[in-house]
Amino acid sequence: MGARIRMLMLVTCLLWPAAIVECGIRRYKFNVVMTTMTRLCSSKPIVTINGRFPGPTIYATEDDTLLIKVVNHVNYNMSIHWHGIKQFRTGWADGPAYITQCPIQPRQSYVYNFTVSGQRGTLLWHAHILWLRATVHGAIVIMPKIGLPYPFPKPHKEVVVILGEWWKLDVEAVVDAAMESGLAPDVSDAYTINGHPGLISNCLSQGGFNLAVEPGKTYMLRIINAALNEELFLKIAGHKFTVVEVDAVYVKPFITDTVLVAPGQTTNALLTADLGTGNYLVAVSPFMDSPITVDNKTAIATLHYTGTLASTGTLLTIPPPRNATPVAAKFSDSLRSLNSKKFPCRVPLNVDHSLLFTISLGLNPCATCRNGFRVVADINNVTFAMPEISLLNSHFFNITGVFTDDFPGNPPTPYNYTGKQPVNLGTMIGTRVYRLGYNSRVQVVLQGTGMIVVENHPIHLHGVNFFVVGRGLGNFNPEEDSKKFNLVDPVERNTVQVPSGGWVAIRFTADNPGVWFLHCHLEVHTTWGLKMAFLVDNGKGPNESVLPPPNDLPKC
Ligand SMILES: *[C@@H]1O[C@H](CO)[C@@H](O)[C@H](O)[C@H]1NC(C)=O
Ligand SMILES: *[C@@H]1O[C@H](CO)[C@@H](O)[C@H](O)[C@H]1NC(C)=O
Ligand SMILES: *[C@@H]1O[C@H](CO)[C@@H](O)[C@H](O)[C@H]1NC(C)=O
Ligand SMILES: *[C@@H]1O[C@H](CO)[C@@H](O)[C@H](O)[C@H]1NC(C)=O
Ligand SMILES: *[C@@H]1O[C@H](CO)[C@@H](O)[C@H](O)[C@H]1NC(C)=O
Ligand SMILES: *[C@@H]1O[C@H](CO)[C@@H](O)[C@H](O)[C@H]1NC(C)=O
Ligand SMILES: *[C@@H]1O[C@H](CO)[C@@H](O)[C@H](O)[C@H]1NC(C)=O
Ligand SMILES: [Cu+2]
Repeated sequence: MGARIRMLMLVTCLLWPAAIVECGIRRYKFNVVMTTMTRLCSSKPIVTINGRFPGPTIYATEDDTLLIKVVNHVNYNMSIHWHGIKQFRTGWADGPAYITQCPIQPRQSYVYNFTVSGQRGTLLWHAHILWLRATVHGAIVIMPKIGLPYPFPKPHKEVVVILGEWWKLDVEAVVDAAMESGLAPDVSDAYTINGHPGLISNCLSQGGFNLAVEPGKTYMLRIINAALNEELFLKIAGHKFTVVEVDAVYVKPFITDTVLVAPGQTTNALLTADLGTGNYLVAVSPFMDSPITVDNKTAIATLHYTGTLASTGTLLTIPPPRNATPVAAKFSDSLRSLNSKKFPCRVPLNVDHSLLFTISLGLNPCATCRNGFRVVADINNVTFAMPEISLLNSHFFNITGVFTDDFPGNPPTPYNYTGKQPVNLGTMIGTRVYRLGYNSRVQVVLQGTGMIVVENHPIHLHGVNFFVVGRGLGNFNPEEDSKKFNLVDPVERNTVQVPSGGWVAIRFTADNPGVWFLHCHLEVHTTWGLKMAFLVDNGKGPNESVLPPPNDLPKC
């Protein structure tokens, strides 16, 4: 690094108010507390960070170290996941309870200590235990390092737009009731835009979220889906978006009137306020092309041009129907890596492990359940059983009996996955991981099935990003479909939708040692067991092994 750039960085971080004390280190304190939000038209307290819903935004510049002290003042166990942060060698700071850490118990605290490198853009943080992420979530904004500007014109302003999902009842009571009955939990009562539920019955929106714009200026919306169980469409009447980044990776810009974000995904979209005046409806509605019950409400907000008279009406827009598969497919197919000289696309051209994972629901016997069975979910017919100590702990300290490394790389009994289903809907239960050598190149075809019902599943991988090299309907055909893979500019991300009754193929390089969770980001499916983990062995080099755990790592 040149002396001038170093000097510039020093000056910049001295001027940066949040980091006056130590350059390159940013400290945050997260107090986990119970809070009553009158905005939600409910006197029921919710779990929040620092009394805020959505929670505070974490800002970082690429290469910063974050030290986030989480102090648990509530009676729930807590853990926080920095969704999409690669956590190179620092799996102890990743957050999923019982995968990389034991929970932070009531009255305990833990400092998440990690460095953000090799990525820039928008991500999110959220609770990764129980269903607490319903109200415990917020944005992560990573600014590019100095001297590396955005590959698009700098917007006039940047606005975080967090989409959420809200239950009138205590969300933990909703999931507890479902676990007891063995059936699906109640759907939510509303979607939220930056914490406002919009116009739902018995709840006047208390204003709703208002996006104020100046005529002629361009805004970058950092859109985050923090909902638990629904993919969401976002539309703004009369305006189009230019999508420039997803999951903190730049994409080739493309124009669309509808943005689709699955839970766990983020999208940066430019919006030019080129209509001069007026009020325009912002509509957020679910995408679910499967015959199951959803919360089919539309959350609304307003885009307001400054100077517009208060009496001016609002131009409306019609959101896509909930089963608008073509709208969703068009959005997904438009995503391409930027693949420029500065931001190359490093998709593995060859693979060492070629895996096929079926993504299914199932039914297991349950004597105490309402109908004598429990709805479960699985990958390759394995319903994941949560261990009692974390997998990473067990791996690092060679504690046996916690997991086995025999997760099947292929379906144990192949069948016509999207055709006629086996009559036996039962699954195996186990805490099994798939082991990968350091730096091995991996392809996983995530194959949806029709077990019980076909459904779209957003699958999230921790610890590394992957490239989405192909997707299609029906059963994956290795000979035909691999020929059509995009190995030039596939989109790079951390969460991808497996289409209803179809498949998606991803590739990644296992260059981060540790234990990395792979799971459906619909919380209902994760709860049912749609999860597994990859164990990536240490490499031989000095910087290729998991670092030792911090002293304050919570114990079980
Ligand atoms: C954070 O972790 C690094 C190692 O990755 C260590 O050197 C540093 O002391 C830690 N900081 C704190 C405050 O624990
Ligand atoms: C939403 O679902 C409810 C219950 O299933 C149904 O009565 C209502 O018509 C639906 N509304 C829309 C807009 O689809
Ligand atoms: C765990 O086992 C590995 C391989 O045998 C060894 O290298 C490592 O030092 C052991 N770790 C601990 C914490 O005992
Ligand atoms: C699988 O099922 C589909 C849909 O029923 C059918 O069209 C297809 O021929 C079946 N494939 C095989 C190999 O049986
Ligand atoms: C899944 O495992 C269960 C329990 O072993 C078995 O009964 C069932 O046939 C398996 N299903 C498939 C599709 O492999
Ligand atoms: C290991 O990492 C340290 C700190 O990032 C770096 O200074 C050193 O050069 C690296 N060593 C190797 C062999 O890559
Ligand atoms: C919190 O986590 C600890 C450690 O796993 C566990 O023993 C305890 O039962 C949990 N408490 C609650 C309230 O779930
Ligand atoms: Cu799912």
